[in-house]
Amino acid sequence: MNRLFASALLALGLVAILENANAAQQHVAALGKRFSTPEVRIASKEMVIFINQDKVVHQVFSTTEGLRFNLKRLPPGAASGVRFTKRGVAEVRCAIHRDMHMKVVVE
Ligand SMILES: [Cu+2]
Repeated sequence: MNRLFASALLALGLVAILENANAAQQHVAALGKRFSTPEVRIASKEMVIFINQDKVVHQVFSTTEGLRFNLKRLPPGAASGVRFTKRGVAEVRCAIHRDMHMKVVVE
């Protein structure tokens, strides 16, 4: 099994586990060095799952006060989630690709 396929399987497994744990979540893909949506709206305590569907590494983060997070390096096929517990608008970016940006609106 090659590494890319293995990490894709791992990502799918992670998403399945997270989905069982909490149905209240949104998925955002990174594809073509863009986020799949400019904005997602969630309720407080819900999760946003970032899925790297690209062939390059992404590093998704936010420095917005109270809504900070850093998912470190997400290899191709990997997924990682953030649970937002405070209301506000998180400006989300990629540390590697300056043009990648979106908002998470926590209501
Ligand atoms: Cu990126």
